[in-house]
Amino acid sequence: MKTVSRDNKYVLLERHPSNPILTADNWHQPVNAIFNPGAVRLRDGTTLLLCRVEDRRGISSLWAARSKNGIDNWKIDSEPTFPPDPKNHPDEIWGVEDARIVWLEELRKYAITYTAFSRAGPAVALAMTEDFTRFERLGVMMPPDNKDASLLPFRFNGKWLMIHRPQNGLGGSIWLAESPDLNHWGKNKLIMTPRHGAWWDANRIGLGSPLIQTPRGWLMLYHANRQTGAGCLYRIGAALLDLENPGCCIKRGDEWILAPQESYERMGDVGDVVFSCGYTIGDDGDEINVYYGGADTCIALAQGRISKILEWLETHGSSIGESQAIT
Ligand code: BMA
Repeated sequence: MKTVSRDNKYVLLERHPSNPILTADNWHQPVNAIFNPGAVRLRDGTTLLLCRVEDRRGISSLWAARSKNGIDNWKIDSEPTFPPDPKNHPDEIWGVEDARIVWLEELRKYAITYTAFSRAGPAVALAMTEDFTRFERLGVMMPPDNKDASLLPFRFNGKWLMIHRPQNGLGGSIWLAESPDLNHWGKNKLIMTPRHGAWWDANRIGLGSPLIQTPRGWLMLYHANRQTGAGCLYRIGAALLDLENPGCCIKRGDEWILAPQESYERMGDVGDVVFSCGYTIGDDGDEINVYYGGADTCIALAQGRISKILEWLETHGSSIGESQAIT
């Protein structure tokens, strides 16, 4: 894996030459855009992406696409895998978006956190599945405005943990909630706020893909948006949360690690957006395949090494710590 780009810059995530790997053209039905997939590697090694598919009304559903190598020959479900169900869940009236998938070994189920787009705004909802065919909805866990949520894969001191992103007086900030039963959430704790001013992560930040467990801590890929005279820029950065106490950020990367650059990231329904909700990890436990939406229009893949991102955080990261969550 190269770590230096054409222009001699340090590259932690290298774009796949086949990008974009999935677009609306891969769908048999007329759809508007495919983006921001949750990702998981199934037991037989197949990569499953739970893609956000926006139809031509503007309403999103989640569709599974499966591939042996995670790059091409995608087999796409013929119907929406997880369509909104506004009759039984009125909070899904304007669609379901941006799935993050985590395997819960204790329950032997995948937990899917997603945005339920309700009349009151975006809310965090949770569903469980064993096979991506049948789903059990647990309902809205965090009321609007809240999104960018993911569970941690096991309990900490008997409690489940969920990262989420309420919109409040600090802008969009990253928080951690705990629950005894996956239904009742509380004891909220602020992990990270936008950095304000000129920073690349000045305006709103939120979890990207689910946390990645490493010996040094939980690696968090997060997105940040910065408002400019020309609109909004969405980039991806990295931070490290304490292994035992994920509510505490121990390193926050100073620079972004992936920013809109290629035409499929710069041009589309929402230009200048790279936005990731999922990754898979290779057999060596170090290679990371980051799946992301480009310009809210297509799906792309960037590959890197977890060890390199951790090394980079050592030299390009500031220590934050519990007392300095607000920057
Ligand atoms: C965020 C989410 C993402 C989207 C991004 C850029 O608020 O809605 O789904 O990719 O904006 O439009």
